[in-house]
Amino acid sequence: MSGALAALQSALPELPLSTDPGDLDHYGRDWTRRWPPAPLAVARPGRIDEVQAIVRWAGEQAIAIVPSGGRTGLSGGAVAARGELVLSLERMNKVLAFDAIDRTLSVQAGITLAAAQQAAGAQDLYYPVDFAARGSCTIGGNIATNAGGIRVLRHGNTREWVAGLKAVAADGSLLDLNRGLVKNASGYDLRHLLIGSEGTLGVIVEASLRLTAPPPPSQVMLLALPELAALMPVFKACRQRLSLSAFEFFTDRALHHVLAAGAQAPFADSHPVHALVEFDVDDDDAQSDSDHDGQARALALFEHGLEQGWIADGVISHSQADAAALWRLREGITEALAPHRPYKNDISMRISAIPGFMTQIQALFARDYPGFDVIWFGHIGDGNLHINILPPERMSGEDFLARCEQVTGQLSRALAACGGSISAEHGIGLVKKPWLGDTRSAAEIAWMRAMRTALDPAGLFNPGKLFDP
Ligand code: 2HG
Ligand code: ZN
Repeated sequence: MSGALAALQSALPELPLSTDPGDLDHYGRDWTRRWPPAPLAVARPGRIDEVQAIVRWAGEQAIAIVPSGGRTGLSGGAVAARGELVLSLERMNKVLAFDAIDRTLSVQAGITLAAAQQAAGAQDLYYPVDFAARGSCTIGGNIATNAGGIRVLRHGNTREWVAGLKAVAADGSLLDLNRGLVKNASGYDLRHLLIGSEGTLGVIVEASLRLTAPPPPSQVMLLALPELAALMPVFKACRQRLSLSAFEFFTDRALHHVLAAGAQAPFADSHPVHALVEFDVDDDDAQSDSDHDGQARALALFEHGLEQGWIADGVISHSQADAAALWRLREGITEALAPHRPYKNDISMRISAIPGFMTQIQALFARDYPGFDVIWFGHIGDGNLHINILPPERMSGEDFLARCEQVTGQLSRALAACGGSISAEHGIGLVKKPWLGDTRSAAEIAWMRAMRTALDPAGLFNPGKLFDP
């Protein structure tokens, strides 16, 4: 162990501090698998005062810190490839308090999303942020990327659910931001500055999460559509006629990979596009009694879609097991694709811009990248498309990456033209850094840079991520 690490260990004798090659490999990477992990060491503090001591030590030693949650990220935000200290919050994973009047749950940052959801459920309440990585991603990581997921359509992003947070600043001081207040008109809301900051401004150590009433019973309908262009009319009809809690889509190529990974085929025939629609069974806001029956309205919508030619086939869940099997077709995509080492795009635009954008980009792929397996899926109701690209056979990894980055440049310019964003919910990290300037103006980037320099003058926190100094 180097002198610097030995000094840290003797200042904090109880701190698990590892330079074991297996640990460096495990804690130095996220789901991007692109940068070979090369951290200096991995520290796994158990208390806030230990985090503060580590940050002060890092400042004295000029050693960079990569704050680390569940490392399920897809943009390289938690990669440690340049001799940084990985500061893993995984041992700080407890529920600290619940307040029934405030309806808040205080948790340590290293708790998994699933454990926070369960703790909310144990109080007959609900934490609505949700997505497939729930079992391993952590609340701290969710906050650092302002995670979205499958219920944004109804409940918004993580940002809406953070009532307060504690973070360790670059000088080792502890910030206690917003303290669970609903109203707080006392200047800049620094809580929101930290949400989505990708570990560049401070180490998030605790959060107070807002909870809500559990959702009403729901049903899931999977619709097979004849073409991508049918998505918008189907979405519009679903939003008009149903009380939606999710509206997701995926193409036949996505389904192909999920089925190859062991899922059950939903239809006898193959269809180009699928929409997964989750809606309330009883709608309390309905105008008349007959309108209360969500299933009846879903079936009427289905008939209407068939007549219009927007819908080719459909299945509806009759039990929780049915619903889970349908969700698996959508939620299993990332894991099913992972062995093929996809290149990922996670883009955002106004929902109304989607049809034109899709037509333009589909034509681009057909014309310039004919051998690519392009897999479209995502959260249509949020204007968020995940475009995964799999390498054609016999193309080298380097060539593939260069071609995909060329695509990203084209996507990024098309997004700039329609006011979209190069990252909807995965973050910029290392992966999308070269294109930040298409999504944010020079003036915005100058503000971000000035804030980062003011708050972390020595560049301790996650250097090289998001943008360079
Ligand atoms: C999802 O919506 C996740 O399933 C992952 O955001 C998307 O793998 C992806 O590109
Ligand atoms: Zn997503």
